[in-house]
Amino acid sequence: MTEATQAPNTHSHLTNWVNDMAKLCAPDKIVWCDGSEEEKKRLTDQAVKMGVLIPLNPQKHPNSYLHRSSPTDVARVEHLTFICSRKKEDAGPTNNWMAPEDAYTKLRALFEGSMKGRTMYVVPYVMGPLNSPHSKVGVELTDSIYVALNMGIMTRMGKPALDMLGPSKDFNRGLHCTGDLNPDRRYICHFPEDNTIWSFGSGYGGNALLGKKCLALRIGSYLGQKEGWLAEHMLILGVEDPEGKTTYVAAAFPSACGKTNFAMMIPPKRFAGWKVYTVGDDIAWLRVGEDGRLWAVNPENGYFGVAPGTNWASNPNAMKTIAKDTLFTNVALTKDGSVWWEGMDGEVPDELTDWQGRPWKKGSSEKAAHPNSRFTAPASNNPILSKHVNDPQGVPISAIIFGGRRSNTVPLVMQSFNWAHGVFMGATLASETTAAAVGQAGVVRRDPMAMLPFCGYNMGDYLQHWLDMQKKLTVPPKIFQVNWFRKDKEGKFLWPGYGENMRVLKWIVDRAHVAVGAQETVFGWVPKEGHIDLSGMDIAEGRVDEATDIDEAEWKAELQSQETFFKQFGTTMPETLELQRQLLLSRLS
Ligand code: GTP
Ligand code: SPV
Ligand code: MN
Repeated sequence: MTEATQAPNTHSHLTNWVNDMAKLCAPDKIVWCDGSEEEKKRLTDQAVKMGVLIPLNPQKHPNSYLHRSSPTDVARVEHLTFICSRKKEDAGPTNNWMAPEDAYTKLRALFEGSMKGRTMYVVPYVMGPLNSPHSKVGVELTDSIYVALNMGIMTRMGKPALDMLGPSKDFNRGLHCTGDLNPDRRYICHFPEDNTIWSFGSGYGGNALLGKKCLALRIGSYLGQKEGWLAEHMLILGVEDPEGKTTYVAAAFPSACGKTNFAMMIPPKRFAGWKVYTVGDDIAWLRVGEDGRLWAVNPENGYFGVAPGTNWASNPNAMKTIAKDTLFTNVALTKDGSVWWEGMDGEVPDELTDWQGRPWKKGSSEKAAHPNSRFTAPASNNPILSKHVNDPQGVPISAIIFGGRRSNTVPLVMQSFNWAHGVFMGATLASETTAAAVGQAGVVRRDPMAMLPFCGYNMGDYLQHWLDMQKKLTVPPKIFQVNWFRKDKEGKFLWPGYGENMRVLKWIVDRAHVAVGAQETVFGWVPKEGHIDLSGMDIAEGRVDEATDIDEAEWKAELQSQETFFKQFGTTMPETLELQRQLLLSRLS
């Protein structure tokens, strides 16, 4: 028999649904999460007792823990992620689709009795600032204490969510069960028309923290199209100039392509007086304000960031953010109870315990930390957190940036000629795949707006929705494309990246305010000679030339691959974008 604790009696839509799902999954116990500090401590202690969390050295990492996941459950699984819209066309050619009734039937069989002997945590949460009309309430039912604790960091969780929901039945219904972690019985299913997510068989972030990619992006983008807004895989930052004027920028880069780093950037010495503030590092919800500008909120309340490569030189603000109250997943452990990963500062330790809990020796051919190992840390730890993160209306966006990981072809920075051309730049974004998703890394694929794995409806309709947004914008943000990842013939990055990206950001801000001229090319506007300030940067000038070079032969191949990509959308592909491609082709020849 199921034993329940602390069920509120004022939300009958919620309690009825929880009871139905409990009947299906048959947990021994139901725990309603209230989001209190006391509860966090209790669940953390319990997770330690269960061996789900390993306490780190409290002197070095106060209130922080290591979690090791199953070695077959370390990343998102795009091939097991489904959009279960009633009509297949509504999922579009780039999503896996299952008919809703088939998906419910298939997953119901998996969920049936799946929580026997386990606890079901009821996790109410808000995506977006509390009590903002733009925020969304979700409730995730999960048998994973690790998921419950992560949701407590990543969202506004517990009582505030129930208070905001009130008696309404308008909330996302998320059901998650760890199962036996067998990838053959793993499904991440979204039912946009029911505002429902069923996730079975994975405990990994993007598959299991249902507020993040599942609600805030896949269901969010679907709602955005219906309601006239955009849910995007974008960081949001504010950049303050020495006169004290702040400009807000949103940037879409695919998974593990630099959003967290860009959002937490420290400007180099040359930019004394310039400051960057983080609003968000992964997701932006964008709406047109009454003033005709585009306004952005970050629906999240924490960071689920990539650990490898994070260090005191590349991202000091991230290092400060993860100095306490942090859950580490699949990183390596040092002898003195500290964490380690590839790209950490200082000497590589002689001996470690690797991400799978095995002894590891310096010089080993295997990585000590998983390439997609991550930290979960509260936004409130970030020393450069924007004071506007909780503003219900968000921040006004002056520039949108699209960027991919490309060793060749795409130059350091370009500006679009206008909105439609900017949407074309976003629609033709391509990037080398990374460890954030299961599958081969380093393969170039087209990833419109960095949303290929996250668009909850037909991507052709999504691109049309982007074009349509312009009608409501009287002051549209300027649109740019960047590439931090261009390589030389030896395979070394040409551009130093990280804080030095401020030099490109400065040009973008100047262009957004029409404070500087630009050089026209057939592909877009690029900085004039000398307009990217390189002073005080230790780099041979030839390398910058190489990073900004545009090779027309490479671009012809690029345009062909765009055509193939566009064609798959058939009649849903906006003609405006195909026209943009053909115009570019004719300018080229
Ligand atoms: P998700 O959380 O997966 O959405 O990733 P993200 O876009 O936030 O990526 P993140 O900032 O965590 O960076 C991913 C990897 O790219 C890390 O290993 C970084 O060290 C590396 N990286 C970030 N910015 C730069 C850059 O400007 N240049 C180079 N060469 N590498 C970078
Ligand atoms: C990404 O893969 O883009 C992430 C991590 O931000 S996850 O939450 O797992 O999707
Ligand atoms: Mn992401």
